[in-house]
Amino acid sequence: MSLGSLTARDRVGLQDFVLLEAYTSESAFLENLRKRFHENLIYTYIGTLLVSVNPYKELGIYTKKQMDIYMGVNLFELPPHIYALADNVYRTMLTESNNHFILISGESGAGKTEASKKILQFYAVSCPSTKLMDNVRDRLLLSNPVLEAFGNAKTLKNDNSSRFGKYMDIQFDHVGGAVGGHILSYLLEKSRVVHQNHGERNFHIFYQLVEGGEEDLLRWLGLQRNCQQYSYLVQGECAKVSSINDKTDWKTVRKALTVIEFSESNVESLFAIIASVLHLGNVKFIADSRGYATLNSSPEIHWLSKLLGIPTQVIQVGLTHRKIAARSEEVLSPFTIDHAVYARDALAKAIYGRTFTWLVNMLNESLANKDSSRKTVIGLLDIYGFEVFNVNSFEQFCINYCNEKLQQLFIQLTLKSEQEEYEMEGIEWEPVPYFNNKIICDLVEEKFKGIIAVLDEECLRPGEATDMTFLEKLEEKMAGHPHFITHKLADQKTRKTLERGDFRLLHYAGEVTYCVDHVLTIFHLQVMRQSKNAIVQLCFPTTEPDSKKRPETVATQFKSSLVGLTEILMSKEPWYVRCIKPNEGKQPGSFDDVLVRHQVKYLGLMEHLRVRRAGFAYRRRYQIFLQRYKPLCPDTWPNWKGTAAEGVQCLVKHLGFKPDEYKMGRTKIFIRHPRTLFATEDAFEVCKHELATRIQAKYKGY
Ligand code: AD9
Ligand code: MG
Repeated sequence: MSLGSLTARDRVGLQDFVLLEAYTSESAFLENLRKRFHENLIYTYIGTLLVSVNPYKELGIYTKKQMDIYMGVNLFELPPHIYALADNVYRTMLTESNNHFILISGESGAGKTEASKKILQFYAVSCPSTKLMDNVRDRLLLSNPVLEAFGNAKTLKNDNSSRFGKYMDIQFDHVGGAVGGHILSYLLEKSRVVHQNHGERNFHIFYQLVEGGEEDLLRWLGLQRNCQQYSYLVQGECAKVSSINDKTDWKTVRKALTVIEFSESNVESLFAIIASVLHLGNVKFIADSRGYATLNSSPEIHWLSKLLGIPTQVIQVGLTHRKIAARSEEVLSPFTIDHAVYARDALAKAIYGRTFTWLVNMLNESLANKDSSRKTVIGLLDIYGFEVFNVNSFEQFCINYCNEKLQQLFIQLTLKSEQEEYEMEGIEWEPVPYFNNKIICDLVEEKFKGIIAVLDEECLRPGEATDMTFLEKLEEKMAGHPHFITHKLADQKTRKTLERGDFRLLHYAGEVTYCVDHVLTIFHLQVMRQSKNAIVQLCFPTTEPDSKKRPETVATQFKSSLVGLTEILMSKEPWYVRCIKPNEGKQPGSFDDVLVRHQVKYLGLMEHLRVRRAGFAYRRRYQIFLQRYKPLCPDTWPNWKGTAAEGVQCLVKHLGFKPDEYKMGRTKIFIRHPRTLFATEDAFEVCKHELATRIQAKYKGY
């Protein structure tokens, strides 16, 4: 496609939103996005930011041939593509020897995980390789199916929804070969292990094992080949999903574990744990004459004992009693049935959660770069998008808080880097107004005052604190905050839609009402520490302190991990992929205006476009610009004798750039509009063609 052709541009829309005449109009933005979507053009730039709309169908645009086309080509020279972005990040890293990250965001089902996989595949094919590197490359690629099996699940929004946040560093040596990797995972949604909403599933691995596991293996694990047998797998009433083939996925995961060099004994221990969780879910209790829980599940206890290597007696007592410290001794206090069920589920979540952490650690060992020489990295951040359900619990609170933090980072980095660059290059610029969501981040995380601080305080008063005292404390501290509402604080109109036990936050992306459900923490640490299963022993080490010390709440742990993530990202150059979900029905060809408009709004795309437009869309170092375009001017071609800056000045004068279209910085030329650059690029193509014809004509006689 010729970039200079107007008719083509009319039909397929503009490939860069910066080119939009009515650039402040949301409708024009949507119109362009829709036009391109219906032409199967799912990618559009805003400068160097890539907007991607999920096509919900295979487009045939991820072939090896496509990868070859995009390798080593400037961003604006070809139609937008995720490969173009990946290639640009990679080449910038190599030429500037610095670290980068690609933040992929968007709501559930918008295509974040697919985008991150495409980027990884592109690097796997395009980077130089040696035998060692091939090894690393295979492991990097195969870590995905393993992580997805254990960390993804079918939800109402996405058949392969990531239920954890993932940050992956790919490490490159000085010639650009992939030499290692490292994965950080964030807040796995453990509650899914014991509870799934209607139409949703547990983590894929359970179904893969039951459906695909070899006969011998299932026999050894005491499992039947029937998901309906397991109470942790039937709650959502959709064990079978048409888009998922658990049997084939099982084979992929088994093969991946082998390539990643999990030992046979580790694999056995791993599946023993997965099977234990299923057995645990089937453990039933009946009330004794005093109303206390007793076990009614001898086969399950037998299998738990066998697979975890814990004596039956210990498991039986552990599942029906709590240990309490009375003076100098420990006494057993029996559970009621409700408590026993709650404790059983808490145990299942703890076992699964810790095993997932172990798995990530194992992958990291396998991906570790053995060579200590200097390397640069590209980080890929694929983190859960903003979530709003009918009932939003603590997990949504964390997910949405994470999105606030990332939005804050986006604001800081986009504006910060722009301002710094203009300042450094001595170019004047007027900052663009934007909504700063710092106020919401503070509301959640501020020391002593934020929601997390209040939660921590309440957790320090076991026995006294309840969901309601927590809410009252919040009301006391947050009253008057423009982004916080409860039933008590709300006006008459809102009150009707707000239950007494809820609080509502006005996030940057919209309102979310959270239900305060307290998380009791009963851990069967002492029981699990007796396990002979090698992975369980690592996950529940005997050196771990009991809960005597002030425990960190999950919210505080999450807050610290986000602070860590922000630090990692702040030290790197940012790139963005913003994913958009075109409809709620996972349907190809359907573009829901209202839904897309909302995402355009909260992804900050209009603000980003305004910043881009107010500033300069493209910038190039003088040397690079001159090198490429010097054939276009007789004074600069073939050799320019002066400085690169003078050469560029001479070149743009010859090309007729208008004075307000470009600015000369200290080391770079800044071009306001991509249109100018496209025109230059078109002229360059013509010139290349003419040169080639002339050369051909000249040598014809030879
Ligand atoms: V979640 O927050 O983890 O629930 P994601 O990660 O944003 O979500 P995902 O990448 O899993 O969404 O995409 C959802 C589904 O959309 C995929 O399983 C594909 O069926 C489909 N998809 C996404 N991107 C593409 C694409 N570029 N081409 C074709 C796609 N199909
Ligand atoms: Mg995902």
